[in-house]
Amino acid sequence: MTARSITIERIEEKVRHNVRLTDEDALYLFGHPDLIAVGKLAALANGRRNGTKVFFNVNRHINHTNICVNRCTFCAFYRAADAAGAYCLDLDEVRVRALEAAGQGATEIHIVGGLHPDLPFDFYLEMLATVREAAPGLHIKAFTAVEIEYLSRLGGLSLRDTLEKLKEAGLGSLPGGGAEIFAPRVRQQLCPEKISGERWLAIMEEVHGCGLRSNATMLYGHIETHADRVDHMGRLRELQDRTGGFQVFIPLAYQKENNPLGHLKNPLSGGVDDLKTLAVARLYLDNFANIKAYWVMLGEKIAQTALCFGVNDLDGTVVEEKIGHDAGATSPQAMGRDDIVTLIRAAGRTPVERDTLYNELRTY
Ligand code: V47
Repeated sequence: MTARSITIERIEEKVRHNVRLTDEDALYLFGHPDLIAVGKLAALANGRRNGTKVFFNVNRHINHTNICVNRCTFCAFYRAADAAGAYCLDLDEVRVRALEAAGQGATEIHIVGGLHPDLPFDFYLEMLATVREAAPGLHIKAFTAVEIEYLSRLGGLSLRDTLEKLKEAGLGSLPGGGAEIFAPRVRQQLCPEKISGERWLAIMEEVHGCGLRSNATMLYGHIETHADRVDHMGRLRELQDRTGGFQVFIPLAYQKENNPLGHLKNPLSGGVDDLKTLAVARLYLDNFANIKAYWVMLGEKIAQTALCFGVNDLDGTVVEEKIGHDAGATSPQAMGRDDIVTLIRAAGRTPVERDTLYNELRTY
């Protein structure tokens, strides 16, 4: 089918018959002026897979350090070691947060941080062990693929051995950060010092190969084009076909305060683009069970509205978030379990508390 002959009706036929959408179909949907028409198809695809269920979890983020050797142009979180506001939590501070989380009924600790120039490899093993000891029941989802590469160099170990050691110390799964946009032209401007898109994918393949699940993200709404987004999702879809190890896709809406990229005016960004991006992800990523609206970056209102646009996951209670808020996110720091349940119910959906691996814990 040529790009010219694509219509929303033909795409609807494909969705109804479970025919995989092409890259051209996805591009067409991104360019389609009728958000509601695209959203309706995404809601159809989601409803068929997930019914009215919407997942959330009770979790707590720990960003152990903002000191980072990389200088990503979209990031407002990182600091040089000697800069004002630079911090690095010690293990006691990590322990306190893990204990608090357990006390609040959390099932997950989410740990990511900067690429610290001086911490030894053993610090990361000790941090995992500290959380495991303080809160044995909590699942530890930690370290982006970018951190994993850094740790393997730090420890002088192969990727596989690095992952095995982290697993032994308590690592349960990996978050999806660091993916940004895979296309080299964009990546060069966003994060020239970061591992390439190809390397991010190769690390995730290794992660899945050693029995760990992971998430996948896409940072959008800055200098990328629709074609870059489709290319990004296409590479994820291809890897997912081979490993099945991704649990969820999370588009991250770019926040523009306090970072060098923020002066650019992106004509794509806004609520319509947020909803369209989530809807296209649902339709194009037919091998991803879950599409997450991360309320921290989207705000609660767009995140809730996204539940009518193909989304079936809202992330969790979070409690202490720095990466988005340093960059100007106006959402609250935390949401209570009751707030999330109310938000999901008000959208006419069924709230389901899940664990990190998407086992259902409780339906509300
Ligand atoms: O990799 C950094 C992004 C990511 C900005 O896997 C920004 O469940 C928007 O990956 N505007 C880290 N985004 C966060 C992340 C994440 C969050 C929640 C859940 C999960 C999960 C993963 O945040 C970074 C980067 O892509 N980021 N700066 C910014 N200015």
